[in-house]
Amino acid sequence: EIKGFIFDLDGVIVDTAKYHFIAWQAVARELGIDFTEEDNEALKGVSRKKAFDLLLSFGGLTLTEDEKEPFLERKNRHYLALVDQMGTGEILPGVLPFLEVLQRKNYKTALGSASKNARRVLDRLNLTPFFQVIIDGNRVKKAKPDPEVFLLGAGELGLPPENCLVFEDARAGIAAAKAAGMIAVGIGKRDQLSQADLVIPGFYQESPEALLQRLLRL
Ligand code: G16
Ligand code: MG
Repeated sequence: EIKGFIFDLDGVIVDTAKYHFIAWQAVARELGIDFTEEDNEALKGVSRKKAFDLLLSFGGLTLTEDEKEPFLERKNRHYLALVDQMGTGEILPGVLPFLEVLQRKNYKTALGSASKNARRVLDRLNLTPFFQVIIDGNRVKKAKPDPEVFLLGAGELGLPPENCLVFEDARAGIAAAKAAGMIAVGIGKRDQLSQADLVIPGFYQESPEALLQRLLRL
């Protein structure tokens, strides 16, 4: 029986991936690395440090930890400047009505994100009050596909994993949810998220009540 819903942030609630991409592209340009939107797929859902290591590997470059630091800092400053321009209009279609239904029906909700800026983004979108528990990149030691982020979320909701359903757009996130023993719903395309129990293109396809009923049958 599903009693709690755990949401990934980027790609599920809001498309911040495009801002991460713009900020990483600026870093890539500084370093003379050719970095396309397709390369960016690999950076989704992984931590800032790990994403930078991937970017460096695309350019065949190696830097010491000390040398990486200023780039990571600049990337984050650039990303935050973009995020701080964001409005509630950037919440992905159907997400707000679905959160409202969950709240009205007293379901438990948590955020499970790799981002250290998750709270800032939620605040910016006025969505913080919809989550009882927020697990972000400051709290987890092991990145997705490790289940830590979702297990922490379930624990703080006071629910066993089998009573939780996770929404994820990244393959590593679906893997993390399954490793946690939870129901995993992919947001996006089926071929990318084959490990998921169900894949939906987004929250906008049906009424929030109909979607909830469909999920409760999983
Ligand atoms: C998000 C993004 C990743 C990003 C990571 C860390 O994770 O998908 O691309 O690298 O957060 O973000 P930050 O630099 O803000 O700490 P999620 O789990 O919300 O999809
Ligand atoms: Mg994501």
